[in-house]
Amino acid sequence: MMRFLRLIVCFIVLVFLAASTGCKSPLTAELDSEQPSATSRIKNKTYQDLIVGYAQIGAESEWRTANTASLKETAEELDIEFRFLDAQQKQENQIMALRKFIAQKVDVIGISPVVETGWEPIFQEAKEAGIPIILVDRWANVPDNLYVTYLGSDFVEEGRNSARVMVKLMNGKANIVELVGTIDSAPANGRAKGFREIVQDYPEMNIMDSESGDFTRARGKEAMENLLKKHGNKINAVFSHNDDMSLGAIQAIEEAGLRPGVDIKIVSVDAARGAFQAMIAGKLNATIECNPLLGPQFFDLVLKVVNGESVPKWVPSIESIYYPDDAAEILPTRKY
Ligand code: GZL
Repeated sequence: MMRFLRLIVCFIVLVFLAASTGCKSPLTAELDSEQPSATSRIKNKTYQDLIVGYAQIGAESEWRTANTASLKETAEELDIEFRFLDAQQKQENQIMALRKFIAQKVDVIGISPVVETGWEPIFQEAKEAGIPIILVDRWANVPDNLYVTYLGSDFVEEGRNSARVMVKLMNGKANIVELVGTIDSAPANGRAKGFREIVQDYPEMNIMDSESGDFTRARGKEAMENLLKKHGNKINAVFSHNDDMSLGAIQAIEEAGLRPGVDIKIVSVDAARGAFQAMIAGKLNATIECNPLLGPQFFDLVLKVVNGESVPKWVPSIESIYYPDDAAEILPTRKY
């Protein structure tokens, strides 16, 4: 009898020791594999463990240059292996970049999609390879399960704010031409939509015409020249989807013998340094901020995603509106 009791006590002690020292008896190990503990889902990778691929649109504007600088500087500060590819504003180059990152088995892919459509197949390839995608700056029109989160602006609200500023500036009466960003891009679609949402309530705010300047200064100048040829002195206001195109439009307006900011009022988007300089010179009437300095937020999201932490589906940027009267005071504080 005593032997039997001793055996029972030894067995209980053994089970207790096995559980407390972490080594699993087959039973508990089996249970764990069926119900992974919370800690097994959360890895504890550090920034230095990461390999991040990034498919950037290009270098089309002051905004993009600042956006790229923010991403690269942050990666360097955090000592992250950052594989950065510039697609020269071509979707096929971004798709090739993503295929390269998938082959390299990077931990996370970041991308600023040059246009909203045409991404599902390559995003599906990344999903099947188990590589999460984070959309940065521009949104892509794909099913929610093909990207983890979108870090970027509310382009529709930027359009609404542009219109609110324009209505006030023109006292509700204007003949407007619109300089459109890259056709089918999320910022161009959103800004155009938001602007029209507000302007439609003002019958004397008339959008006469639109032309794309593809977010660049040179193409913005060409578009404005064409619009001036078509509509001449009837134009008294410009809504431009970004500051680079606005700077091109300013050149075209001056070459037509008119005063930008006076004869033709201009409301722009981005709040880049060039816009502040134009406002100080009295050639631009307002710029709606669109924050490109997304590096810190992006890599914070990358680490959370890699370590299995939950992140919101959309992380909006924080933005303001700037006017000529305090442009000189603010310009020295601007980072882009
Ligand atoms: C907006 C960004 C746009 C900027 C342009 O988030 O995608 O692209 O407004 C840039 O200046 O080219």
